[in-house]
Amino acid sequence: MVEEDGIPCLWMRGGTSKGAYFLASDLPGEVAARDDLLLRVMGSPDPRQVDGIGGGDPLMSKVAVLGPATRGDADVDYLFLQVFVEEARVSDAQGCGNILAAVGPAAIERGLVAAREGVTPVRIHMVNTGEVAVAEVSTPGGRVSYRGEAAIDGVPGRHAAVPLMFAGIAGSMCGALLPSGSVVDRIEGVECTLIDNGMPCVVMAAADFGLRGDESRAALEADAGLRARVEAIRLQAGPRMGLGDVAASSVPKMVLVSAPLAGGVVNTRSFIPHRAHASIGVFAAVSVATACTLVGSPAARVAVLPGDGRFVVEHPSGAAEVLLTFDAQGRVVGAGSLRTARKLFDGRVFPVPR
Ligand code: NQM
Repeated sequence: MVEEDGIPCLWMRGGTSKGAYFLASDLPGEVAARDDLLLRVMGSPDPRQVDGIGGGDPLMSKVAVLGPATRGDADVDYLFLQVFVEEARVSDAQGCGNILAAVGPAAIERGLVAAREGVTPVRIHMVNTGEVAVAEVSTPGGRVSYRGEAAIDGVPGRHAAVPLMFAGIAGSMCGALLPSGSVVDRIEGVECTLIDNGMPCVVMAAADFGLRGDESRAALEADAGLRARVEAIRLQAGPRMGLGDVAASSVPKMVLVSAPLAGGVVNTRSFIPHRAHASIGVFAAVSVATACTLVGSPAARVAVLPGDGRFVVEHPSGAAEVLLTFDAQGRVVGAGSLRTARKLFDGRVFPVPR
């Protein structure tokens, strides 16, 4: 690979995030060299990422690395990498359900998966956490189509639906749904649910921070006292969740919950973990929805539970619907989410020269 010739790259919107999708075979195999390259692709570290293709926001500084499946029950391998915006750091310590939404289309576009007529199910091995997700990609005439009638809050317009289905995601990074063994832990005087149903999250009542829960992303980010309190809790939650020292990690995510404002199940504001999310992550929404079902948790106290398993999780730009399925004991065993995705650009990316 000669960097000066550019590196084949698909720039895609997945759900409410944007990222660069690469074939593993187009990137250096060695992790340090790969990460160094990705920082220069995105233009990090720089708050505006002005010399790279990153969007100056963690939600637009994401990478998917795709390759042939390394397990028999999957069609494609997907490694998610978060490229930090303001630090020279790349992390594989979390997955990403929004970027996941464009993995099926990208895998077909790049010839890793053969399209069927109509709809193509793509079984995606999520390398970060080890589970397999199934995405359904619209493929009329055996080609990926991004046209459709599905709308998701946080994205203008209507696009082809990409239903995502997950099973066995409890304890994806922490080893257990409730890694501390409790529904409620008290940290810095705040009741927290430490939970991992696809994404390690700390779920707390917005009211315990003196918030209504409907504050804007900008207002939350401008509140230095709030951010410091949330970070102090996060640093203590990390070891309790089996994640070790999380000072330099993008997990756990910190989610403030309040009563629903628009007919949903729960209202949320998330820190991912330092910037406030413009909406909510897919797996974070699954984890929060699951927390709502745990009697005695801060989320359960404010939640209005649905009768049909459709958990509408409200967030700063609307709501995300998560479908949960339960076993006979009432434990969550499966989850689903409907996303959309779009190919924005297919070409070669030119990293900042070393
Ligand atoms: O939780 C942002 C996003 C995400 C993660 C983040 C996500 C998920 O919205 O599955 O999608 O939490 O860093 O892209």
